[in-house]
Amino acid sequence: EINFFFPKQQTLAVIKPDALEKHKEMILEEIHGRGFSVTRLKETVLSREMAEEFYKDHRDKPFFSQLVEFMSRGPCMMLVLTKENAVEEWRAMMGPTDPDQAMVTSPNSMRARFASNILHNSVHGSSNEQHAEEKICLIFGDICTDSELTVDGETDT
Ligand code: RTP
Repeated sequence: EINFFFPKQQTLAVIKPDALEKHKEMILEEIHGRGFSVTRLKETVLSREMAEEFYKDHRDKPFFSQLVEFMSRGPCMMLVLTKENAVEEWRAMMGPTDPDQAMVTSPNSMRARFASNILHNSVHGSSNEQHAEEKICLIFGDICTDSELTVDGETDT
């Protein structure tokens, strides 16, 4: 099936430290099952500084220090997912931030099934294309060039 409406898009998905050990295989299976191409993948422990940079938009939130602590406490799996409408589709698969809400509105979502609470919520996904590009650069610095990031036709920034 050819999709004429959405150009290929990249998003950054992260399997957070709380989910990596128990749910990695299941999450990867579902990502592939939904037709995403995993174009980059690495497992890494974020330094405190990298976690702060990654979530810098939240630095004034009351949960920021807990969030940084959590994200740097063990290995994360970082994935670049490529597909038409990847940003929105991966966000939909993740479900709402709070698993209590996810269990009501989207019981099949990752967070409904794998998250323990609003902080330890199993997965991350970029919220828009600009964030995706920025975070892919931060995590996979070596592909941080215009030509590579626009390889799927996203040149309209
Ligand atoms: P993410 O950025 O990780 O994909 O998650 P999100 O958009 O659904 O949620 P966001 O509001 O951007 O929050 C980022 C992450 O901070 C933690 N959080 N803790 N304790 C709390 O009230 C709280 N709220 C958010 C979660 O790990 C959330 O994913």
